[in-house]
Amino acid sequence: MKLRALLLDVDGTLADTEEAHRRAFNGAFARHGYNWHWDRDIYRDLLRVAGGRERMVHFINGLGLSADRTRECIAEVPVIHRTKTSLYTHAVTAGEVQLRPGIQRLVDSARAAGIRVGIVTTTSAANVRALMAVNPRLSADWFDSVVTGERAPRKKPAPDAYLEALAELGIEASAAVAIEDSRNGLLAAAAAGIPVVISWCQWTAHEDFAGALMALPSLGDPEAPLPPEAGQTFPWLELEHIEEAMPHG
Ligand code: XBP
Ligand code: MG
Repeated sequence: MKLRALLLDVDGTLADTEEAHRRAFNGAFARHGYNWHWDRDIYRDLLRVAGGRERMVHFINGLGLSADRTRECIAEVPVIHRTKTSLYTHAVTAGEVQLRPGIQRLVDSARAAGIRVGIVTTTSAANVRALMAVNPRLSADWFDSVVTGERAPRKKPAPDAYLEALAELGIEASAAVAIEDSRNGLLAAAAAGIPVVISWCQWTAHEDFAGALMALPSLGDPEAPLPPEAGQTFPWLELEHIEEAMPHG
């Protein structure tokens, strides 16, 4: 099948962002007077819930607070999340988040080959804007579609964000490939009928990627080739490898 669109996840795929998100959550909790602290183990578990606000609500519901106190805390989630987003975007703007290997190279190759490129993410639009602002060759006009958490209220693993991107691009699911880092992302794209390449990150390496076209430790680059244990015949992923792996329908 001819590849007509590449749909890129953001957090964990475009860039390894979740440590910066985790720190921003903890900073927001402190600023709002909560003694909550999400260490790496807690956060890895909470990442099963996509969406920062949804993640906080899930955490609060698990605290065993009274019904009234639970309601009070949940009522404050939007304000806490606004503070978190501000702290996170400042961290991105300060250069704390780098693009992962292969992203810029694959986006450039896709553009040169006339393949549409979209962003499909659960994260907030402000976070994507901040990441694009510090990576000029990834600015919004490099993408034919940018679907963020605000445009798909039902977060991954629901397919909504991917269905929104396909509709905006006017592309059938079988002619697109999603690049994701997590099982939530794999399930979301698969539910939309889109084949998936997994580029797992430090937070998702343990997850089950059954059903993906392939699962890699990264997309690789000439400066950062894939390790032999990745078990691939290529040192870094190219568009031709994606097309070769797509179902031939
Ligand atoms: C990852 C997420 C997001 C981020 C936090 O999104 O689930 O919720 O963890 O960002 P994706 P927000 O992998 O789909 O890019 O706090 O803005 O939700
Ligand atoms: Mg992700």
